[in-house]
Amino acid sequence: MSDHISFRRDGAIAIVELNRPEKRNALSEQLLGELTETLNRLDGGTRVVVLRAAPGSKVFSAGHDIDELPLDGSDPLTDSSHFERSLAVLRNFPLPIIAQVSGGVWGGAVEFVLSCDLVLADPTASFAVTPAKLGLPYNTAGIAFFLSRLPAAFVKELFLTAQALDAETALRHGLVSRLLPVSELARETLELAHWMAGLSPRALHLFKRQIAVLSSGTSSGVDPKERETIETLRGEMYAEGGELSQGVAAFRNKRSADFKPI
Ligand code: KGA
Repeated sequence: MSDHISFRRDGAIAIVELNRPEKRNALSEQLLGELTETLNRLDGGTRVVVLRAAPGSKVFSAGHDIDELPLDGSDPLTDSSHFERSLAVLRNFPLPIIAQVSGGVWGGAVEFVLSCDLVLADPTASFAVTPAKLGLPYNTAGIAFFLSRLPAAFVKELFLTAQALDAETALRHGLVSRLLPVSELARETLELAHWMAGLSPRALHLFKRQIAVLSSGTSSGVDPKERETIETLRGEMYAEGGELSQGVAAFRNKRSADFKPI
């Protein structure tokens, strides 16, 4: 049984819902574990997955569970972290995943949504990439993934302003595939999912793999010296008592962090 994920079927469509409203659907290890388990349990009759927040959620997801960010000097976003592994599950999932987005999408939840295949949203959706508010050194592979999906100028806007950008802006830059009225989002998402369920599952699986490999934003081409410098800078931020600790403390005290100049 899942505490933070709800699941139901509509014919060949699996509707999977983030359901942790008391923590604004923050992507905890437990929630992500339940999500992976739910996806892995889908039977052969499922053709398309719709991933959304449970009805009534004001926030799609508040992002990485801040209470689970390590403050002991270890890297918060390693490839083997629960968070990164869950993103990989979405990206490599053999069936198409449509994210149906209403409300705020925060921090790592933006990468989570981008890891789905299509993003359908309504005008209440907004997207804020906030690691600069938290003093959190985002991982280079994560930034490479953003750059593989979105124009660099928009990625800079997201990361360097940490402001919430509206659904219209997200549509213009390709983060959102379709922007629909609030009253029609759920129905149209389901209608699209049913349409896609009638297409060749083999073709969709193949295209998903081809698009992933051809647009793969990997950081493997980065000059080794530059990579080392980046990792040193990241390490300084997540070191005990560093920017990350300050950012998390500020979040807990419901205030802005007072980061020092470089
Ligand atoms: N992790 C853990 N708990 C969270 C959380 C998060 N990301 N976001 C919210 N909560 C908790 C919050 O502490 C509070 O708990 C409850 O959810 C309701 O939040 O009731 P408690 O025990 O005090 P709140 O703030 O009262 O709700 P709200 O007024 O409706 O505001 C919702 C938002 C989403 C605007 C607000 O909670 C918020 O700003 N959350 C943080 C958003 C964020 O910056 N996320 C980024 C996390 O980092 C991340 O994903 C990465 C990897 N990154 O940025 O690089």
